[in-house]
Amino acid sequence: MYFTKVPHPANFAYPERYDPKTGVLRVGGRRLEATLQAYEGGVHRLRIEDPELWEDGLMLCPLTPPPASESGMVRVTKGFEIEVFGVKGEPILRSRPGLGFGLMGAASIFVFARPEKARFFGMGEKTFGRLELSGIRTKFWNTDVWADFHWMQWSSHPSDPYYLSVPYIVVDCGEEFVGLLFENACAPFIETGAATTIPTEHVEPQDLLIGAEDGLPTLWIIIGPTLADVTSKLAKLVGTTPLPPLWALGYHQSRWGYGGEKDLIELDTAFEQHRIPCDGLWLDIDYMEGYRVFTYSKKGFQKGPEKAVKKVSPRRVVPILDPGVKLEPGYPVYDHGQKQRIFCQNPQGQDFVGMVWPGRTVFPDFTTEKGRKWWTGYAKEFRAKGFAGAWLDMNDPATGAVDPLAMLFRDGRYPHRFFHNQYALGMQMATRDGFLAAEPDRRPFLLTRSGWIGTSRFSAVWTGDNVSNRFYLKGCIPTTLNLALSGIPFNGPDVGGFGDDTTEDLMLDWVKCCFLFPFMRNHSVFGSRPQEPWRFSRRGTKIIGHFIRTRYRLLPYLYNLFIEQEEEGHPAIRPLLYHFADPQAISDQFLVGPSLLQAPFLDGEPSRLAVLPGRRRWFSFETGEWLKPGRVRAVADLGATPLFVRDGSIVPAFPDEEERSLARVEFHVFVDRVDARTVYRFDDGETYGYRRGERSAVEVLAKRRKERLEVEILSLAEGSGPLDYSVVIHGEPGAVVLNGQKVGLQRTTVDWAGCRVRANRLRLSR
Ligand code: NBV
Repeated sequence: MYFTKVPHPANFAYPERYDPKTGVLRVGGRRLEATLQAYEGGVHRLRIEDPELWEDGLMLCPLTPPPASESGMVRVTKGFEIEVFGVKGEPILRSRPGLGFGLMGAASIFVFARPEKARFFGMGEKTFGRLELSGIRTKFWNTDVWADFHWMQWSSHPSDPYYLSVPYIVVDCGEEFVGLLFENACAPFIETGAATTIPTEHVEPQDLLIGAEDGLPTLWIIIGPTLADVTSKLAKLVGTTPLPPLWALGYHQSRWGYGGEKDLIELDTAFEQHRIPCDGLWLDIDYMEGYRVFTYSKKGFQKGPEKAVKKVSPRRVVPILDPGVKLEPGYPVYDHGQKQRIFCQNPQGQDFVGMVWPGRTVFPDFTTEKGRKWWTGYAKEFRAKGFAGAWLDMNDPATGAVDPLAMLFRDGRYPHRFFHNQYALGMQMATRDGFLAAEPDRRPFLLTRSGWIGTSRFSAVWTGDNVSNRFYLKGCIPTTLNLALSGIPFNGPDVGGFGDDTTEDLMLDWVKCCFLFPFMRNHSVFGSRPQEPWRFSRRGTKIIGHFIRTRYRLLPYLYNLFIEQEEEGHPAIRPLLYHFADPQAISDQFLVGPSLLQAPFLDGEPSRLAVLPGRRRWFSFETGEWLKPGRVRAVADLGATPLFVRDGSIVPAFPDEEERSLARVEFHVFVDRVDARTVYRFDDGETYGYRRGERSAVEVLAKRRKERLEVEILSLAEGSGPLDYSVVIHGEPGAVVLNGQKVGLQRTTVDWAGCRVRANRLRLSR
């Protein structure tokens, strides 16, 4: 498998004849059938079939398109050229003439002429260090990065391919956006006008190439007027992320080395002592007995894990699960799997053997119903021990130094390439089923390293093994943003860096950058400098604690963003481009929902420019002032970070970081010149009650009327009981009227970004 080379379009045969009425397409002497199906909202599916060449139905997790409709937005010409039209009816993307679809053996390719001034985003999990992805040639092949590349490579350069694959690209065509999702798991590739690696005089056309080595070519084309529109349609197509339990949005502490009850209790005590909230304590491979999956170390858990889990409650314990099963007759999990023929085969018809932590290892075949059910049974038992979540590692699948291509699927009938990228997805499906079987009314929480289209339905994602350095810190913003644009909204990096020793400066910058990321976990490799929040100077610990506490204060806001994500597919973390014109495609700033904007310091620089986009003013949480849109210079301050709130925002927050009931919030009102409206929703944060109507909703309006601010709060639904609220007004409000009554103000201060800013709390009589 070559990671960096993709087929050249010149090696493919192209359409000789096409009959649009019957869909019959002749390419390279073969008779293929093309179907173009339109769905509501500008979603289309173009599929090229040839039952002798490609089998249908090999996707583990089917997509969910909207209802079918008539649409003229995608057309295929007589010469089989694909033409994509924008919502205003103008052509925005089209095939390179004559090269609409190419065939080379079982490999397929679509060649699009690159629209002038086009910009590209998405591509799943990439580490190129920038948001905009022109000039990239990339494969989609889940990779165990540290095993497959050299340290010299991954320590401080982009490695590609990475752990998780989503062959999706969104093209910004100027006024319109087109999302292209290639639903094909056989080592797909995308090229966005990349240069040749060898200098030649010959200049290749800067085309957009999308193809795969094998497998049914299915191309989804999503058209919309904005990035937000296309992203939401993509998310609904691949599956939005089910609302996580509230605790999963908290802070998580992990380290390779935590392995038993003693570690859990020490962590619990230290978080308590330092008054730093932390909801998840993570157990890495040492909690197992000799790295045998679904066992636990007798030494580490002398009274069993159930007891240990109870001792640290209400914190949750999340153990790691590796898919590999130690090849060891007598080990019940192995014996059981072997007897039931659960493991992937090699070409000799034996169980395929890899070399991972336990030594010789065999791999459950998650691509079969039977294999998944088998794993589900164990996951169910595991959940019943009290573990609230599971951390799914090594599911790329990692086979150590053993070439995984000899790992076949479905009783050896399918070559590795058909399911390689879907292996982790199968593991996620099976684990989630196990958790639900044990606790049907608790929302499961899984975290995975690898994944594929559809992973969003089952698991959160962390971006694998990074390194404690500035390269990875800077890169984590575009990686997370492009994942979010590719339908993987619940993700985040190892905060502080996994490999190598972190430093205090780096750790602080990492925490200040990621304290509002969708997923926040501090994790590090064994033997590296410990990086729990209290492992730094007193000042450093205080700063880290402050930002973790601020995350907790803002959980009601984050939670509501996740509700919106489940329903509408908008990710919590967004590039500026999501809501504003952003000609530079800024990679070192981001939005959290529509209201918050961060411009963190990433490089140890003394000052930096921050772009405040749009036309409204922004409230600075460093100075407590309203700033005009445009560029502002921010000066580095160890204890603070540039954080801005958009005029016309209402941000729900907990009154203090210990609060866990979503029924008790403060509404922070940011109204300078623009009126604001929000609907705050809450439920029990843990069960599926919200799907049975146990959810409340409150509408909050804030209007500026000359010197007066009018605030209205209306209950819309009380399925989860009434709301206990207070209101904090930022800026100078003048007189305030709440629900028609003039109310008194009480001076207060608020500190979200490391600086106290003055605000006014409404005196509410109850
Ligand atoms: O289980 C050990 C590590 C884990 O800490 C890390 O987060 C994973 O990405 N795991 C990889 C296996 C070994 C990596 C060298």
